[in-house]
Formats: sequence, structure tokens, C-alpha cells
Amino acid sequence: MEEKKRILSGIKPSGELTLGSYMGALKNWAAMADEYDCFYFLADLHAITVRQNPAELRRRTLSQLAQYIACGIDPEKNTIFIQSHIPAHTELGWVLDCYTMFGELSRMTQFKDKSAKNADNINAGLFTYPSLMAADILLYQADLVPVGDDQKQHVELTRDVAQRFNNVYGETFKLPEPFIPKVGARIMSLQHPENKMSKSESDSGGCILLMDSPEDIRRCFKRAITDSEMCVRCCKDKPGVSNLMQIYAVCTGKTMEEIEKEFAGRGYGEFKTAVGDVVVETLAPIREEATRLLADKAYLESVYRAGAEKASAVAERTLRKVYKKVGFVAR
Ligand code: ATP
Ligand code: LTN
Repeated sequence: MEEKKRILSGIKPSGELTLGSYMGALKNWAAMADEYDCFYFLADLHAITVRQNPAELRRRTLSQLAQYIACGIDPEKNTIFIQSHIPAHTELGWVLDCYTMFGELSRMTQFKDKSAKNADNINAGLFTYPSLMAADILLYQADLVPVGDDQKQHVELTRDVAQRFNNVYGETFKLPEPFIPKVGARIMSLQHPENKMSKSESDSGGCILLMDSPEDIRRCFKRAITDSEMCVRCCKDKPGVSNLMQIYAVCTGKTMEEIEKEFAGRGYGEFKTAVGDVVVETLAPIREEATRLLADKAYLESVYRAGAEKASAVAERTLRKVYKKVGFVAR
């Protein structure tokens, strides 16, 4: 029997999960369980590149785990784990730091954005973040990495680092491909549609959280920024309306043409209400299930413990291979 291809992805518990991370990543993860061997993790090591409150980080990590499961990522079919539980991530991260160039890291858009926003804390971890991310991916010999558009550059760097290592030491790492959805790969803020919807930025009214109440969600969509043309059409110079159409498309499975037809001659008020309604329909069951799971700490613990056991077996195997190739004496 042919082995299933492997998938790996993670999200930092650096803030509450948003509609953006759901549409760009999480929604697609859940759908892959039957066809692929899937590993999904909570990237807590990555979260501390920006200062975190310890109690909040701990709470959010468990809440994010409950939300993964509530989004349909079944722990029986997928391996779900917490990054800091697997020491091999930091161990391979260090090795890969030595095979990643200063110039490459300097070109990363996320580093440039985050250092502009955290000018008082441009730490070394923020800079070398992509080599830890490369370690996350390469440890599991992942074929595909389902992420939003903003992470494409990091997956490409991962391929370059893997290739560089393979060229020196022979075939060691599988070269991963980014898997980016056609619709929903970059959901924008509802208030500032020129900016990505992001969980670590306080963007009042612009960001929808998976755990927001239906009333809050509807209110945010009613207030979403549009334009003065009064026509539901997707194009570059209508960023607000195009973004709402994308969100509607992901929730309903409809094409842009179908949406244009559906709302032809109807006002933006009606359109925004309809988008709010389909988002509530999509998120309400996730919120309910996550709330239920969050009350069951013993269950969540059993999930991340079992996940760590499965993940560490795979990760350790790759790490041993790498240590041997670079010339470390076996313990
Ligand atoms: P932070 O603000 O802390 O950097 P973020 O919200 O930008 O976080 P994450 O939640 O860490 O990003 O991203 C998790 C996954 O969701 C990644 O695969 C990312 O590409 C995707 N993602 C994040 N924001 C969006 C968005 N607005 N649209 C589509 N995909 C997104
Ligand atoms: N860099 C990603 C989170 C992340 C990740 C990964 C995604 C860390 N390690 C490995 C895919 C695979 C982010 O900022 N959203």
C-alpha cells in the first residue's frame, strides 16, 4: 500500500484565533484528514518572539487547542501537539540556524513588519524565526504545508535551507510545498481592508474572532468599510467589498460571479447583513463546541499528551539522522 503524504502546519497562540486564520488555514486542515497523514501543532515557541503574558499564553494555548478540535480536526485522525513539548524543534532549529543566511532572514516580510511594529523588542528570535519554522516542517518530512498567503515566503525559505543541507550531506529532508487556498488566502481587516486581518493587532471592529458572539459578529459586518459605488463587484479598487465577497464565497462555496448576480441591484446594507449571517452560521457551532471542550481539561490534556508521543517519535528519528550527518558523536 502506498504511504499517505504528510501534512504539517501550526499557528502561534499569540492572540485569539481569527476568521483570517480559519479561512486561510484551519478550515483546510480539517478537510485533509482522510487523504493525508496530518500533524498540527500550537506554535508556542514562536509566540514568545513577541512579549507574552505567561498566564494568558497558557490559557490561550489550551483555548486554541479546543478551537482546533472544534474546527473539525479530529484528534483520532490527526496528530495534534504543543510545539514546546517536542525538544527536537529547538534542537533542529539551532542546526538550521547554521545553514540559514543572514541575508535570507533579512528579506523576510514578516520580520520587517513585526520589527516595525515592535521597535522596542527586535530580538534575535524574531529574526531567526524562519529557521525554527523550517525545523518544524522538516522534522516531520512534510510534503505539504497548508498556510495563508503571508507564510508562503517562509515555506520557500524552508525549501532553500533543506536543499542546501541536502546538497552538503546527501538526501536528508523532503522538500515541502506550500498549500495555499484559492479563495480566503488573505482575509483583510473589515475596518482597514488594505491590511491583513491579524490576531495580534488591536483593530477594533476590523477583526472577527472565532469565539466572538453572534451579536458582535453581525455588528462588525454591519459596520464594515465598503465604498461609494454601491455595487457588489470584486476588483482591486474595491478592497472592502472584494474582501466581503471572499468571506461570503468561503462560507457558501459560491463563485464571485454567482455572488455578483445574487446581489445585483441590492444595497450594501443587505449584502453586509447577508455576509454577517453566513459567518455566524459558520462560526456559531465552532464556538459552542470549543466552549464545551474547554471545560474538559482532562480531555484536552489527553489529546496533547498522545499527540506529543506520536510527534516526538517522528521528530526524533529525523533529528538523530541530522546529528549523525553533521558529525555529532552519538550519545
Ligand atoms: P500574528 O498577528 O500573531 O502574527 P496572524 O493572525 O497574522 O498572527 P497566525 O494566526 O499565526 O497569523 O496565522 C495562522 C495561519 O493562518 C497561517 O497559516 C496564516 O497564513 C493564516 N492567516 C493568518 N491571518 C490570515 C488572514 N488574514 N487571511 C488568511 N490567512 C491568514
Ligand atoms: N509562521 C507561522 C506559524 C508557524 C507555522 C510553522 C506554519 C510556525 N511554524 C510551521 C506552518 C508550518 C505564522 O506566523 N502564522
